[in-house]
Amino acid sequence: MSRVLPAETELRRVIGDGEAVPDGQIEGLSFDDLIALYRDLVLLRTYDERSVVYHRQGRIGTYAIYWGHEAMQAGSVFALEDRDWIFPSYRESAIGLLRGISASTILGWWRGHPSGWWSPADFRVASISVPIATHVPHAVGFAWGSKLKSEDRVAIVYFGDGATSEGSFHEGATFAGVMKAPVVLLCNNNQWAISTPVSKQTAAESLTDKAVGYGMPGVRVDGGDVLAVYEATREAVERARAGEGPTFIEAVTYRTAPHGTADDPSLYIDEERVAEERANECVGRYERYLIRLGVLTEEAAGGIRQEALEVMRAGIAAAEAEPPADVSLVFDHAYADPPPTQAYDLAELRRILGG
Ligand SMILES: Cc1ncc(C[n+]2csc(CCOP(=O)(O)OP(=O)(O)O)c2C)c(N)n1
Ligand SMILES: [Mg+2]
Repeated sequence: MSRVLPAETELRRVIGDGEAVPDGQIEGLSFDDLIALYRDLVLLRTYDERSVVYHRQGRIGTYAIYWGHEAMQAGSVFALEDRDWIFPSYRESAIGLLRGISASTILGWWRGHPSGWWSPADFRVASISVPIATHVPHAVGFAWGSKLKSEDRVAIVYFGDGATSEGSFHEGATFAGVMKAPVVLLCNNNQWAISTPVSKQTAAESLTDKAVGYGMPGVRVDGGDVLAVYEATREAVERARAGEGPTFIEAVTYRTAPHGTADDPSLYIDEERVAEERANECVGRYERYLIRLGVLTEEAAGGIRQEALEVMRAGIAAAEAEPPADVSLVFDHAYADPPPTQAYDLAELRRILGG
C-alpha cells in the first residue's frame, strides 16, 4: 500500500499587510527576479483590463475575465523552466504572454480569427481548453510521456474549483498519482463555477482534501500572494523533477468580476465580499510589498504599466489589421470526405457574407 499523504490545509502566505502581518521573503529570488515578476503581473492585468474595454467596443468576442487571478498565474509560471509545458483553461487565456506569445495572437483567439492559433510546441503552451477539465488528462498524459522519454519536462495544468467535480479531473488525477507523472495540478479556487458556489461544488472541507485520495500531496496557498504561489509551485516542480510525482495546489482566490462578459453576477454575488477582495487585489498587494522592500518606486511602476499599455495598443492594432479569414475555413477541418452538398453550402455562405 502506498502511504496516504496528508493535505496541507493552512493557507500559505509570504506577503504581509504592511502592518501587523510581517513580510516574508523567498530564498533564491534576486531583485531583478522580483521586478520581472512584477512586470508579468502588470502585463497580465493590463491585458485583462484592456480586453474588457475591447469587448465593450465590439473589437473582441465574449471574454473570460481573470482580474484578481494574475498572481496565481504569474507566480506559478515563474517557477517553471522554459522547457516545461503549460496547459491553460480559458481563465488563463493570456498566460502565453509570459512565454512570448504576442498579444495580437491571443486577441486574435478571442476574435475567433485563425491568427489566434499557435503551435503549442513553439511556446510549450497547449491550446486553451474551454471544456472544463478535459485538458487535465492531456497534461497528465503529456507529462507521463515526457517521463517515459526521459525529457525532464514538467507539465502544469490550470483549472477551476468547478473542474474538480468533473470526471476528466478524476481520471487525470488518478492516472497522475498511479503513474507518478511529473505534473502540477493547479486549481484556481475562485469560489465560483459561474453561479455555483464552491460550497455546492463539494462537501469536502477544502479542495486539497481531494489530493489525499489520489495519493499526492495537496498544498493550499493564498492565490493572491504571488510569492506564496511561486514557492508552492517551485516545490511541486522540484518534486516532479525528482521523480516523486504530481502535486495538487489549491490557489485560493475570489472571483470579483463576472464569470465572463456575458454574465450578470448581481443575481448571485455578495457585493460586500467583492468590494473587500478588490481592495486587497494581488497586483497592488505585490506592488506595495516591493515598495516596502525598496525594490520598486512609484515612478518605475508607472513606467512598467505604460509599457504594458503599449503592448496592448500594438496588439489590438495588429489583430485588427489581419485580413478576414476565408469563410471556407468553417468547413476545412470538418470533414475527411466532404458531402456533395458542401460546395453549395460554401457558395451560399460566400453569397451571404460576400467573402
Ligand atoms: C465540460 C463542460 N461542461 C460545462 C461547461 C460550461 N461551463 C463553462 S465555465 C463553467 C464553470 C467552471 O467553473 P470553474 O471550474 O470553477 O472555473 P472558473 O470559470 O471559475 O475559472 C461551466 C460549467 C463547459 N465549458 N465544459
Ligand atoms: Mg471557479
